[in-house]
Amino acid sequence: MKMHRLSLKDGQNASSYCFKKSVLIVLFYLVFSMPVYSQQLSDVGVQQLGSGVRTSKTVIDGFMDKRFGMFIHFGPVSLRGTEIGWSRGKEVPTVEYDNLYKEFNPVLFNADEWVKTAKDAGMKYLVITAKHHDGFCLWPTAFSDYNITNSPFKRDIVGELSIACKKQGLAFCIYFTVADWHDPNYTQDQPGNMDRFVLTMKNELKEVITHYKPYMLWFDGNWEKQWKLEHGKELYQFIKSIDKDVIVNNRLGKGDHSSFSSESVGDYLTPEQKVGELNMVDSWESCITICNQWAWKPNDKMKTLKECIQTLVKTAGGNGNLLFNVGPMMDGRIEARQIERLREMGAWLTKYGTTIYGTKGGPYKPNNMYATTRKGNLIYLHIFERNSDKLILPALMDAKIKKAYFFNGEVVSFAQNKDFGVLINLPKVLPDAVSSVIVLELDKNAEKLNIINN
Ligand code: JFZ
Repeated sequence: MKMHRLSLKDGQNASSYCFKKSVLIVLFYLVFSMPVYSQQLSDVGVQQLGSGVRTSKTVIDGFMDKRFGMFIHFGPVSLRGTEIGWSRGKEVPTVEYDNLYKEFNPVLFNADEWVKTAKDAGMKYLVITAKHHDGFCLWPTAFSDYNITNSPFKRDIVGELSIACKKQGLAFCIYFTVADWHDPNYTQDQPGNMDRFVLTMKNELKEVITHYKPYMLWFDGNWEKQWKLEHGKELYQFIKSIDKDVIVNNRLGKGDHSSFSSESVGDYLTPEQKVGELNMVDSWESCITICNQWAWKPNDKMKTLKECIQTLVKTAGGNGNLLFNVGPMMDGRIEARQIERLREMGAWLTKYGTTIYGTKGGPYKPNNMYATTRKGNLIYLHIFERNSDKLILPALMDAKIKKAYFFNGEVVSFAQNKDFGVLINLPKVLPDAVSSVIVLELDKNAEKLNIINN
């Protein structure tokens, strides 16, 4: 079988069509909507784009209100239980890795079940690795033969998930790396042809955007030196010319994942395997695994419920989203113990969801004792540990607490003073073993308070 047959003709047609389309779009915005767009500019991450189209603040705000999503790393590598992409040519010899797709047959894959697992966990969006660094495509792309139709499974995993998400009300998103360690056009040790590679990427992106209408594209692989800032800028505008509302993470440009710089392209930050720093200006989403490996690993160490919930609460407390990862098994099912852990998170969220979704982080910076979120006149104080019979917080300089009560309504006694801060008396046993919530009712809008250093 010939791998990576590139449809240059289609590509050329697509790019001239897109060129015409982008000229029209640019004209349209120049004539009609410059004032609207300049009011809606979102983040510094797209400062590189000058006057180009960028995701509106309204769309990004809607994304940040979701707070919790499911990341899924899946592909033929699940047959070996090693890490996706990274184990190619290491734990699994390259030729063996590149032929795994011939045996890839996850017959128990059920998109509705994956999406239900995410929904029951309280997750509001889902991101599937449509294409990881190993280059295998989980959808029947016309632009590479190294795709799911040439596996015994044949079914369109990306398409089935997009339909299931739509049905169950989750936002469907696509992970798509800019690194492809399989495509001969991708420059690595051997000289490739990055222009041809970028053309393939554009064809594939246009295909997934038009077929599956993703809410967000989660790029990756931007640290590779053959990927240039110019590529990122070009692709951002290309994506926006197809659908101006698709959200794009910051791994399309260059530079650090956790902060914006002059090299960034993308709408939001992506700290990895750690909770991001509190940030009220730049949008961010931490991606963190439920076990240790991104792809499925037999007997991988799973996080406790307490770790899972506190990770989510600290993320919301820092004003970010949590993209929580599972790696389904080679037969297509998510491990039962992981489904159970996610269900427990969902049960916690059924009770405490109003303290997480649609809230803002702060005003206190999250730490190992507590984290706070806020909405309207309320601060939700999440307490992780009870080390003493009282909890002392720095003073709320510009506001007064009128009332304090546990989430179940039980009144909490407290004292406040500009010099000593806020003193909260804790009962002998906190009501919730993983994270107990005390509601602080203020005399003014908590969302307007400045961040308090603790
Ligand atoms: C990246 C991927 O490589 C990883 O497989 C996973 O998809 C994650 C969400 O994103 O993580 C990285 C990024 C950079 C390095 C390692 C893992 N690195 O530079 O060594």
